[in-house]
Amino acid sequence: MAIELSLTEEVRRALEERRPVVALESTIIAHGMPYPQNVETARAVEEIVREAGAVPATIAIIGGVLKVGLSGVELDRFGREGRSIAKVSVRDLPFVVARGLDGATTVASTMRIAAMAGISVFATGGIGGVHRGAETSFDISADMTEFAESSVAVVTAGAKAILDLGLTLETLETLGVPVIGLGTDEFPAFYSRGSGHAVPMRCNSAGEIASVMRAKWEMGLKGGIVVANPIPADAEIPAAEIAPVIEAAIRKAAAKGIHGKETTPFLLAEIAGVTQGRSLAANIALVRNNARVAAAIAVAFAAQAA
Ligand code: PSU
Ligand code: MN
Repeated sequence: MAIELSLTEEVRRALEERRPVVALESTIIAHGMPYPQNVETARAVEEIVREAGAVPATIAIIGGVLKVGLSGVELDRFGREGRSIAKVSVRDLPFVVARGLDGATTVASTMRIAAMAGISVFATGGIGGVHRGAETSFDISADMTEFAESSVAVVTAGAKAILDLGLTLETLETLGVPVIGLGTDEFPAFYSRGSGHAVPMRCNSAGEIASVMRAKWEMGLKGGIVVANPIPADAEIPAAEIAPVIEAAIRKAAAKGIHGKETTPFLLAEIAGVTQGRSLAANIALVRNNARVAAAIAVAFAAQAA
């Protein structure tokens, strides 16, 4: 059985002509946000990428087919069906494809499929990482190891504050993954611009990021790059304000025995409930901002190749 990627005509053409393309994930639609904000955001993000001169490619699995670029109808269905669609990380790909199922792709599986398609830039909200208490739970997102495998630059608002950001940075260092602060010296904490953790390197423009991508891949270093892009200041929730909410959500998850791939969606929904949607508004703002920056990086990267 030959597994093929199904690219939309728009994405196929853009890649063929070496024009800028930005990959987008579908777990954030199906599991990361409630309906209808998930669909509205997914559409807005595609529009932002287009306005910035790149082609959006939302990645998902439909009927066992690896899709690179979704139609409006498909995107809408993912939003409406939400958490009833399987959250698919790299380990789940073979099963979902073999069974002909639908799947929402995480950062890890989206990176892998983007790399298969030849897409070098991907915008998400926040990458997965090392969970608090991982020294006993072993809960480390497959997003981490994927950064050692797939050569894609991922624009992210740091990593979710539900994680242990220090251990997440240590893990990325071990895996040989550049973590670049875009216009910042601090690793952002998703809802907040700062975390108290320094980034190992900083760039101040899309062009500088594109040069690092080229340098990495031209010297034959395999794997991704974390582009840490802080949430816009006007949408930020200060760390001191969100910290107790996150801690309560983590305690609740532990008490309910939530584990594995349910953890991240549970915590995000819980935090959105407690903050009465303020965390959702922040999440939407940072995703839009990441899409804009990812498109600028894709444009700069394509221009440097020419
Ligand atoms: N960040 C968000 N919303 C999300 C996720 C991240 O703001 O829904 C998703 C991404 O798809 C990420 C996944 O890859 O959560 C990580 O899940 P886990 O920790 O189970 O690997
Ligand atoms: Mn996990």
